[in-house]
Amino acid sequence: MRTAICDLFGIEHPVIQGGMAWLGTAELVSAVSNGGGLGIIGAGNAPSSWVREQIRAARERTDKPFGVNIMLMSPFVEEVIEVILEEGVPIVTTGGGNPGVYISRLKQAGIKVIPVVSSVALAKRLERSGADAIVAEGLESGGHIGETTTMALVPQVVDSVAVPVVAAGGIGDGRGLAAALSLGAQAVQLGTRFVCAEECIAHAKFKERLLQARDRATVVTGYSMGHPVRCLENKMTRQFSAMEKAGASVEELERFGEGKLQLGVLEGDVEGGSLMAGQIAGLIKEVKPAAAIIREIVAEAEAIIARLSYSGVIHG
Ligand code: TUI
Repeated sequence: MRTAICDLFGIEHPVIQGGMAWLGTAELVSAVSNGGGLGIIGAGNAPSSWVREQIRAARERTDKPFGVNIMLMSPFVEEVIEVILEEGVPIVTTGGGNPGVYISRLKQAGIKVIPVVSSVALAKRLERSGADAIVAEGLESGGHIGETTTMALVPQVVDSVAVPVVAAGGIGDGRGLAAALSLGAQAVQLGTRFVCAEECIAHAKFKERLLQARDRATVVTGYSMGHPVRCLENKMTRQFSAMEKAGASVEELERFGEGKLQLGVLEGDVEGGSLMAGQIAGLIKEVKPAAAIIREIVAEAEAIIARLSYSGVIHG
């Protein structure tokens, strides 16, 4: 399946892998890009040396394009940008903040910049700053989230900017891709679905939790600190919520949260760690190769679109 955004990125299918901290590694990124999608290295809070290693390892595994996600709350943003420039990465996505001040430097180097946003206001501002496309991410997503659902946000962003829009949040199969295209998006970004890719280095116990998850498996913590984060509910989220209810300070909550993501998703402490995941977790029933995930999503979306067209639902 091709849309105009495929030419912008140099990819075959309009499927982008979300830039997940710790999990967007060379293994997953190269598997997604080799499968015709766009793999994204998740810089997260990692130092630039780690990002450079992942870029070089991904290059050894694929000659297809891939990108890097810059997490704007990271203390290493400046040095990660230097590495991206030095290594000649062609595509950058950003998350967790406003990338406005960095866009011109990246664009001058010929890099395509695609901010992830959760509001129309920021989408418009970043288009004016030179963004090449916008990822509109709804509150169904895992990790750091905004306040609007994908269903409501995507068409409003589509109507507010001229650049291509990518839909993210709550998308896990071909039905989600077909729906996103109906809302005016040109591609989808998936995080949670790709955690259950064979090539994702997430701990087997985290993948198992995702396979067992049901529709209400996730909760949002961090509202009290103005930093809402969606995770699978477990002992960690219950403790975090209890601390918030008891009036813990932002500093106390930050200290409690430190290192918890790595503990959960890499080390497999599925009760004590943070298992960031989106509401689509309940839809995932199988671990399979990233290329198969992409192939199935695209085939399913194509079949849906053909069926709707044929039955006259769309064309009346
Ligand atoms: O960024 C995400 N999702 C994330 S970031 C993240 S970070 C992390 N946390 C703990 C440990 C390790 C890593 C986890 N999940 N999604 C993209 C996204 N960005 N959604 C919403 C935003 C956003 C939020 C505020 C974009 C801009 C923004 O700007 C505020 C402003 O300054 O206007």
